[in-house]
Amino acid sequence: MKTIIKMKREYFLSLVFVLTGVSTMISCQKDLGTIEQAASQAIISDVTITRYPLFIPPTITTSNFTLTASPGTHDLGGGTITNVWQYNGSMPGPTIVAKKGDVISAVFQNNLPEPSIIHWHGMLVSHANDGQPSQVIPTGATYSYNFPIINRAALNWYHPHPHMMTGEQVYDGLAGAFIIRDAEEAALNLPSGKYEVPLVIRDASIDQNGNLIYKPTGGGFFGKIPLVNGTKSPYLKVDQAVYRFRVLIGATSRIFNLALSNGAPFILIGNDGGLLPSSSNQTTIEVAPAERLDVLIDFRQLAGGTKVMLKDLNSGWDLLQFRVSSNPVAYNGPLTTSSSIQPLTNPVTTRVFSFDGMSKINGKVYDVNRIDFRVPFGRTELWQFKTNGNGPHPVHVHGASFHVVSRTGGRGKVYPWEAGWKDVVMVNDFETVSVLIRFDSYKGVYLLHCHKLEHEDNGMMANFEVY
Ligand SMILES: [Cu+2]
Repeated sequence: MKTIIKMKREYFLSLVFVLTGVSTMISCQKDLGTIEQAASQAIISDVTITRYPLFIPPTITTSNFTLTASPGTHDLGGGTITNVWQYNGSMPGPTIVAKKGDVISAVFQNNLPEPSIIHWHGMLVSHANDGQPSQVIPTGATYSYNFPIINRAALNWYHPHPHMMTGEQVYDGLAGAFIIRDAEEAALNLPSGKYEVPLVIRDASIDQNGNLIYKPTGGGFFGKIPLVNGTKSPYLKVDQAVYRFRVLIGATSRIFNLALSNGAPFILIGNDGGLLPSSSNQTTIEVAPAERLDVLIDFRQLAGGTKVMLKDLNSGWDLLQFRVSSNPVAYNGPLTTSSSIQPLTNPVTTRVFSFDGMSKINGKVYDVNRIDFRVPFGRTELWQFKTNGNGPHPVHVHGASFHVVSRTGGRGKVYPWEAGWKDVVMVNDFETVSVLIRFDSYKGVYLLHCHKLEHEDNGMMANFEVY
């Protein structure tokens, strides 16, 4: 322990000197002592922190399945048992893996003490299969879904959507990944099997008994610790190989700015709607609740024993530690990808949606029985999302994916991870984000809402009808 502290201390000192410059070195001597002491303490706690193996949820690979939501217990790591709500006894829920063209026949069994319904986030399905607040079922009831998979390959997900209860149900553990495969993706020969890992990243607060605490304010909920796949302080043993991580931000409110501790880039190949037009290397990626990322990380050049941390730069949290083992694995797949995506053009209508305060869209609180606007089937429209405050609002649309064409005000740009097809886009204060959208899958009633789940539960949601 002592040796480690000394080594780290020297490294820390050299870092401080580099940062502060030699001219300030002498005048800083006293402060430096204090900083150094604090740093040593931080290092001790870093060294002594116990990490637990990352939980990998079970997979469902059949197209006929039942998802039962019920209260249960979950091991956050190292035997810390917490009371949660789960799908099929798992938190996160099982990862569903299906192919484009499959017909899904699923039953939702609600064994929760309150109403619920499953929404298939990102999936293009009919109104009857969309799992909207109007379709909630009571305790003990079942709801049957039947839909073909018409989406391209992507990481989608499923979660409850009962009005005013979505935040708490998702927070309590009800969410799972839904991976779609197709021929375009299969031809790429991307990392698969144990080299393809879903990562559901979220925050939580835990009480003295190890149970989850959910005390949101209107502005949102911000937990005190991160969980990845429901594991506290997780680690993942990795080979000297290329890995594919399917990242879902499963938090109710928190924005994550992802980075690797060694400064290595993520090879960003996809997002909400599947493969991007072109891949790129990104050292930081900022993502909001419900956004997804498809990234490759190349561990082949790292020495056995190397530890690399997946970090959130916004909170300073360590999310997931990768422990590289001395096991080189050849990789024949690509390190860059591209996909031809037909752009949407010539919008026939422009609609402006103002995300007002923490509970309204265009001045209105959600009413399950009110249709706020009607959209013609098969016509491209330009939708503009704006807000004057209380952001970020991760805006989500059911029933179609969209292309982000511009962001004015605020951050003033569209990020590489916002290219291609999206179904959630982050709108920060004083930004206007314009998207092109076309509903060409189904007619019927769909939803536009903020995916900060506390805002959604407050009523920042609108019904619209595709006709
Ligand atoms: Cu919002």
